[in-house]
Amino acid sequence: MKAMKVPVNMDILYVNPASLKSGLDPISESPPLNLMTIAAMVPEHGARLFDFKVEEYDENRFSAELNQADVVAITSLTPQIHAALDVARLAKEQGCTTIVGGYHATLDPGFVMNDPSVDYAVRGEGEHTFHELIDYIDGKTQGTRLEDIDGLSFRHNDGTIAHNKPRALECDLDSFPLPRRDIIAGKEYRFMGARSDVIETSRGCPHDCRFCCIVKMWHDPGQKIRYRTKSLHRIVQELESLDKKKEFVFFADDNFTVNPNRVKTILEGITASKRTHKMNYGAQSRVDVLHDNPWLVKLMRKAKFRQIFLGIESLHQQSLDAMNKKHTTPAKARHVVQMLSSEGISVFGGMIIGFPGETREMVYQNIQYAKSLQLSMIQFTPITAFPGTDFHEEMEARGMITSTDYRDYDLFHAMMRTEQLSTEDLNGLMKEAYAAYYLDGDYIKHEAKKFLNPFGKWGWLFKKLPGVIKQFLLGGATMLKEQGIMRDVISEELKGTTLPDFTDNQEKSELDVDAMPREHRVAPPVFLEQQ
Ligand code: B12
Ligand code: SF4
Repeated sequence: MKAMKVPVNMDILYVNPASLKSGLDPISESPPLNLMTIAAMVPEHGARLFDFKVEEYDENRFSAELNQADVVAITSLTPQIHAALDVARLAKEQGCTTIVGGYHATLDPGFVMNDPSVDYAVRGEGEHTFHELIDYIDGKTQGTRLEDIDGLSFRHNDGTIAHNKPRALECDLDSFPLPRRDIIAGKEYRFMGARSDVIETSRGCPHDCRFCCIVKMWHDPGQKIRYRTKSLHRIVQELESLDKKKEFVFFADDNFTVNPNRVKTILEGITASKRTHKMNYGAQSRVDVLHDNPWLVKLMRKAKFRQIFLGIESLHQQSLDAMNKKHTTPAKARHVVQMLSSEGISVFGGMIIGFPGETREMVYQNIQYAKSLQLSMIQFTPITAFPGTDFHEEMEARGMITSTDYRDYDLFHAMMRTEQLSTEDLNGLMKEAYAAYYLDGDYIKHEAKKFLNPFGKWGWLFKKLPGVIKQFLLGGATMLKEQGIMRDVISEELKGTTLPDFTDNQEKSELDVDAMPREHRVAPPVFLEQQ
């Protein structure tokens, strides 16, 4: 084992830990924007990336990578945390300083710091904290104490763990340097077979869906800033910095269409640009916003947006209301899916299995509803309470959490139960849902209709067929098989479930006070929007 190093110009190895056993990984690879973003804050130091998602793991090679490194900076979502800690342990054996940041370090820093291989955890927005910490490690900032670095968790010499006060959010997102894309050079990321990249135009979300951890992630200790945007100038700069060969660019914004007028400017900018108009795009939006602003869908089409992710969640209004999504109604969702599909934009829908209050029969109705929408892709998610959220606290207090193993928090396995459904019920229903959606023949029929019309608005997809077959269909099929999802898990009860009528509700939805979390109703949250 090497002695701990005290370097001046350091070599930093950035690590995106191992892929999950289940999840989106087989069908969707996207460069780690978080690591590119923090690496840009310390350009004077060497930067290398090891991305377990796209690189073959070889013990000797990885060990050699760690051996060269002074600092190892690891990102981690909740379900990846055990893989992240494995990396920290290997790095520690080689005498490296280890830093873990990202969602899990923010939501459960105590768990991360409890592992002796982790020297530091960076909570919340990473840029400034990482910069100050690296300056501290390389001795640049004489006199700075670890206690002075907001957003940092560290271990005192006596082994006790300190969690410094939270880091205030940066008001001006434009002030951060452009992400360091040189660290992904030579690595191939693909989405549906297309070379993919990712950019971010805003951070945070003004809504507060009950199951979502975004609000806890982008939480400002003082001002309650909830949502920040980059300027159009900056967005164009970022788009133009992408490798010309990229074919699909995903907007990583939590909620891309919070402000339709801002999005209009971005879409028109993309359509007018010769350089970026060659790419295809995807983003996450909301049913209510697209329902109330159908013109946005046309602009998306023009700007070559090919896929929109929508949280459809449930057929049952009682669940949508309880989720804090009362402006989403099943009728609006159906209308928006039809609008997008008629413009040749594929819809990736998210549906929750077993929201508290939903019985088995209601879940079966949800599955039939999802099938009736003919979505091009769907992600069924067992109701999941991420640590650090109010929802988790509430479920814990009610004795509903059945697994504390974070590997189960991968949105494929149930980690809780509800009054109506056990953990085993939820796991079984997940399998049924996927089998009924993808394997019963209807899916292939409605997708083939879209694919096989090369002259319609889906012509773009026809051209991408080989990649789609290889990554999405074959990758997806392997994933389903590995999870034991087969046609024979579909029950007679599900087959016999009919869809109840849901009437059209064309009411106008606005971002109103009721849609806000309770604590923000008195003092409205701050939205920082750049022109
Ligand atoms: C793009 C995206 C993906 C992409 C790529 C993910 C990736 N690993 O890069 C794809 C589509 C593949 C994906 C898949 C999944 N995702 Co995802 N994804 C996102 C999304 C939309 C954007 C992430 C992003 O790039 N943000 C922008 C960057 C700049 O922000 P950031 O990552 O938070 O990084 C900042 C800080 O966290 C911190 N930081 C982060 N890492 C580090 C490391 C160090 C050392 C330091 C110092 C700081 C630091 O500094 C950064 C700058 O401030 C988020 C929602 C969101 N908008 O954040 C969900 C989200 C991260 N995904 C989520 C989940 C659950 C998943 C899946 C498990 C879903 C599934 N079942 O398949 C898989 C897991 C795949 C995997 N193995 O990584 C959850 C995570 C919840 C949690 N508690 O962990 C989120 C929050 C969505 C949600 N609302 O629930 N995802
Ligand atoms: S709209 Fe999306 S990002 Fe915003 S709180 Fe709801 S689920 Fe989270």
